[in-house]
Amino acid sequence: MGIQISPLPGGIGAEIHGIDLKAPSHDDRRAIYQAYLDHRIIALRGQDGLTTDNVMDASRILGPELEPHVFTRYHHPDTPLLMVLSNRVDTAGNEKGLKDAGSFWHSDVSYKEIPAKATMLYALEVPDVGGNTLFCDMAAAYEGLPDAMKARLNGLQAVHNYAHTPREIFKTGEVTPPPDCVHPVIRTNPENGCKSIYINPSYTVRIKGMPIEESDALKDEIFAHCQNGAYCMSYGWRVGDVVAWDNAASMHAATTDKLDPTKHRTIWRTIISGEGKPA
Ligand SMILES: O=C(O)CCC(=O)C(=O)O
Ligand SMILES: [Fe+2]
Repeated sequence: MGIQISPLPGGIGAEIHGIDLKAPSHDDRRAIYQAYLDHRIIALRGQDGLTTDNVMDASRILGPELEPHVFTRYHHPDTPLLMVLSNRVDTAGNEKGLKDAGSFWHSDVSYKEIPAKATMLYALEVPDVGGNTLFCDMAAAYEGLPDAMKARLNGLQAVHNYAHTPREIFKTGEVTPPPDCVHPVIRTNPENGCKSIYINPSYTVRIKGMPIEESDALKDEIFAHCQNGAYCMSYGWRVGDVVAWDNAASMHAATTDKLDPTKHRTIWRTIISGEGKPA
């Protein structure tokens, strides 16, 4: 049958057909990586019954190193390299996973010196309605900018901090945000030269060296452009879906803050480590 690639909703990202992630061949792995480079957001449906090892192996198609999430209590019991996202609680009332991993627009781990390269999710159970993940293709959003704005943004740097969006975990001291870090506002993928916007509403505190009012206005203008609809899609999950994205060239938002608590959603998640300071 061979490998086929088709667009995801709205023409954002790509679905890859014809690969079984229980035993991907060398060619399958190359095709997945190429689709990831070309489309930034990729999905492989119908991957039922993957083991934790299968999901970690598939994650390593995107980069050699996986890293544990800072929330140690949501690590999978078998390995810290898998995190469990779930709104289930056990009979003793203990959470079985992180209920909401980010119902706000963000790029994973942009608040670290070396941010996550990619993230992969594998759906074990999904609600019949709700629980979608929203994605924005930040390379397409960059391409859609007027030339004058592209010229304005190239060369700018931005300050990122995990605690820019206030959260309970910072109040309780469960997680201490790392110090501010600085990344380029426009990143260039060294593998294909593709440029993308690399600021996000959740973690980008300000544009470096700019008065705060001007920085806020510029961020608002860019985020409004990114979210105008042309570059975004809403991904509806099915059991057995594997979805992965390039954090350098996309943003995403969970919608689990709105999920009906009687509907269950359980997902395994890996983070593929970055390979150096963003450029
Ligand atoms: O649960 C989701 O829909 C996405 C959660 C998220 O932001 C992540 O896994 O990085
Ligand atoms: Fe995320």
